[in-house]
Amino acid sequence: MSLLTRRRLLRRAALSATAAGAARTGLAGATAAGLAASASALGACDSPPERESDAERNGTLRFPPGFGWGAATSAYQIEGAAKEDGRGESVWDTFSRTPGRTANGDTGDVAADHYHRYAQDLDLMRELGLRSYRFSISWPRIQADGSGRPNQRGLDFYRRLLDGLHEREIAPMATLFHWDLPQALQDDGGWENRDTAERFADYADAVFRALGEQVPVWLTINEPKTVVQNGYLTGHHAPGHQDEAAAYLVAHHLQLAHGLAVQALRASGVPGRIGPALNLHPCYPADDSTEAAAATTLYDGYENRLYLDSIFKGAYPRDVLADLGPDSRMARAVRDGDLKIISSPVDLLAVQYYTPLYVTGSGDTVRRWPTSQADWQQIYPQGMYDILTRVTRDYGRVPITITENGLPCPDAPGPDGTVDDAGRVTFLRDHFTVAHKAITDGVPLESYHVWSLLDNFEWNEGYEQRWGLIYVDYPTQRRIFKRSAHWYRDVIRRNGL
Ligand code: GCO
Repeated sequence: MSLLTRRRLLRRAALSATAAGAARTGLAGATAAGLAASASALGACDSPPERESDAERNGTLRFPPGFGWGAATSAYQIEGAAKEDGRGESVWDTFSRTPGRTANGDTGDVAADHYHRYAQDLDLMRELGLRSYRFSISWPRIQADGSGRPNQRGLDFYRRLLDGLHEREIAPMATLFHWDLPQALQDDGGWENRDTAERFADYADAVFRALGEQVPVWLTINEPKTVVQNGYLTGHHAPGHQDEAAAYLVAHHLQLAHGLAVQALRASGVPGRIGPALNLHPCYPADDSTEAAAATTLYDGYENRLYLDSIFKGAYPRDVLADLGPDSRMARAVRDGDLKIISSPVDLLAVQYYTPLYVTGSGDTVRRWPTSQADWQQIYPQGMYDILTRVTRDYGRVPITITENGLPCPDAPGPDGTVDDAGRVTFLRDHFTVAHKAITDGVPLESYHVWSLLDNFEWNEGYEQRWGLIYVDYPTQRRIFKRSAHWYRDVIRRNGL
């Protein structure tokens, strides 16, 4: 393992150890520059004075006709009903029920109770005016143990949801895997086991055949990189391992699973479009040194090219493979023909953008911009523009959808019962503005999904971080439109700012 890789590993482990405190204070681990940034960061959610952009005042930023304004969720984060209708256990059930793994010991057992309240949630989506809704299908609801005949009751839930979306003229976008791997497959090695990729293709095939008529767009694997980094490097996500060799083996098998699912869709004859959902991080050198430039290039390899080159160029980036070494478990696992499967042509690329990264010559990262309540998120809208234009430049004009972008704020109802998240309005406005510029500059961006529709279970942060446009009062499960939801409804109505 190279020095740089080892540093990355250590730094990430240290970061995860301070994650809980950092999330609460927004200050942990901050450098001198970071401290200043974080201090203003606390203001990012703190109702900054409402400011209307020139564009908004003049009504000038119109998006292309039919632009897919949307919102996103994922199964484990909102559904609850963990033991109902034949659902099996997933790695997130195991992980969140293990003491010390999540803030306050929170689990997704109930979450936003969407499994029971989906009809009400569909009405809220209509009220919001959504044109597109991105959600995920829970693998353990469809196959409790990760293989075999699909569970009809699980499929029926998604059929009811899809019917409800179509009735309300909201286009569905379904993610096949958003991290809730059936525990039974984890017990057999999980994503370290090549067979899990084959199991995923079988599951995908069953879902295509059952729901294919109702789903125009499929996403395969949500953020493979997060499973690699958080699940296997830092271990602060399920399955909670800290094993670098396993991590990149997992990276390969997740991508193999993606490619096999693309092939399964084509083979099924089901007409939908399909693509990967990647969280991309623009990487910038922290200073002008040649060392920082070199470290940034390698960082970009691990953060972006490891997942883009394979799918769009049919090869893993050489610098990353060299850094991992010729005997890495990943290098040894790649079989002839795998990259051909992984690079099966896709119809679109889903981009999830949250933060830039600034890399020093020694391979550390530093903060340059205010963070949100999530200490890993620096607020830098220009980074979205940079990554969108870069993808189009380097990988061709594949249609792009933004499937996640948003921030957590410590939202709470005021005395009058309303939730004033003015900071989220500012954040979204700034990101919509750069998205519009990217379209103007030639990026084939067709839709934009805010993360998230509802407050929900934020993985190891439990319910402490609220990312929704809609507030969820967990004890009563009451939903309240935040100020950002009212604002977003107007954006959608006007098709722009
Ligand atoms: C992600 C996830 C979401 C998170 C969101 C905020 O893909 O990272 O899809 O589940 O909740 O990103 O951290």
